[in-house]
Amino acid sequence: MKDTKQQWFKEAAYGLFVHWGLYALLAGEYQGRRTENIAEWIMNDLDIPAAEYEKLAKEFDPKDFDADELVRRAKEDWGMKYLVFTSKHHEGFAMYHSACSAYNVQDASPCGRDILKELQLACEKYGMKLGLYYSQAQDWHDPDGYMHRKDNSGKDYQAYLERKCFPQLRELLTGYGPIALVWFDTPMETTPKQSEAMIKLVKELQPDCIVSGRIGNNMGEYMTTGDNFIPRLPYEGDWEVPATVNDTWGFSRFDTNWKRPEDIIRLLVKINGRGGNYLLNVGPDARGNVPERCAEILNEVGTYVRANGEALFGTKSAGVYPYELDFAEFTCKDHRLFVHVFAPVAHIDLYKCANHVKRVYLLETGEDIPFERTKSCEKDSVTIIPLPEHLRDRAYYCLGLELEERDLIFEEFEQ
Ligand code: JFZ
Repeated sequence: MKDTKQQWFKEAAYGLFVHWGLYALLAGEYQGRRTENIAEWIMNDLDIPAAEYEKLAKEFDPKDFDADELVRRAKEDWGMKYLVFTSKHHEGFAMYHSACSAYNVQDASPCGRDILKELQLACEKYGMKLGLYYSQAQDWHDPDGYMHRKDNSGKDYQAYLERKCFPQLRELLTGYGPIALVWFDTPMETTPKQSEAMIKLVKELQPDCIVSGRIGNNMGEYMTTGDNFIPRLPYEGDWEVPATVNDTWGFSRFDTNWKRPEDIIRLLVKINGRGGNYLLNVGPDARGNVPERCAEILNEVGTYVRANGEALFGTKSAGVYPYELDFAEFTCKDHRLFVHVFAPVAHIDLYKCANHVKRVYLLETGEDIPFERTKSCEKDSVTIIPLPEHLRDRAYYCLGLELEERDLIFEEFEQ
């Protein structure tokens, strides 16, 4: 079972992933050709030679990027507790001032700023945990870094690790304050020994820094699922779902397949209700702006998160409720069960919950809601909550149930 031993991670529930690099300039299209895959993969997928791709650096000048404003929104408007930034993605371009590779945002582009430093300062100001995405194995710029579905034979991966990966990790973990986690990714042919060396380096420099699931060789400190994949049963260890609001991580001007705010809220609750964290992505454009629709969606989700944080942060899995309810998800905390409702309904009937309910209330206002505890014809316990008129056509809201008992008690099925 995976255990980060970091309380902040166990309670974080919701974080912001930021995918940003030179791919934002292409926005899904190169020389009239569109990529069908996620936008940050365009160099690999459209076979853009490194010597061509690296010219993009000379165009990177994100005049609108405001680290302070991004972190403020993430913290105050969107209700997130940690931020993970792509310090170097597969393209190989460092989004910070790297001394061991000139291919970085401060030295190679007119931008001339250390983007990571700006984010670090903003995170410190707003009390936001800062994590770093670092593509350890794929590096499409270094001749010895791995590519995907390309010929990697003849590459000296170990030489690349020593020349670029290890020195950059050292820079990142010594120059930017406390780093909450390193989000390694796509280990490919990394050997257990090599993964171990990376972990050792991280822990030597920052013992409390967590290593993500994708370090490879099953050596991560928490489980990282695939994009939007949610374990069906409560998974006891620490885990995280990285996810997109549309269908790409890096900015694409063609992808407008935005999820609805209520879908995101439901995913968040589902993940939290099973004990995981939701790491939700934004891909700023080349000027440094978060796409407008994406920000609106996060604002709406944030309104729910801020009003119902008690039912999200630091909650426990409610276990498996005996009946699947199409319209609700559950979270719980000592002596309280939270019912997150996602459809207009007239009443909620909770069967097989044997707890003694003391009070039912609307979480966002504290308003008491009358209820009745009784037995069904089958002798199941049932708590019936007729909903007040003003809730009946609401798309989503959260109810709190105060329980006599500390934990949930469900009745078994019997004949
Ligand atoms: C990886 C990256 O290749 C991608 O560009 C992005 O950074 C994403 C967060 O991570 O993509 C993956 C890697 C693994 C899975 C899914 C997407 N997976 O295991 O399902």
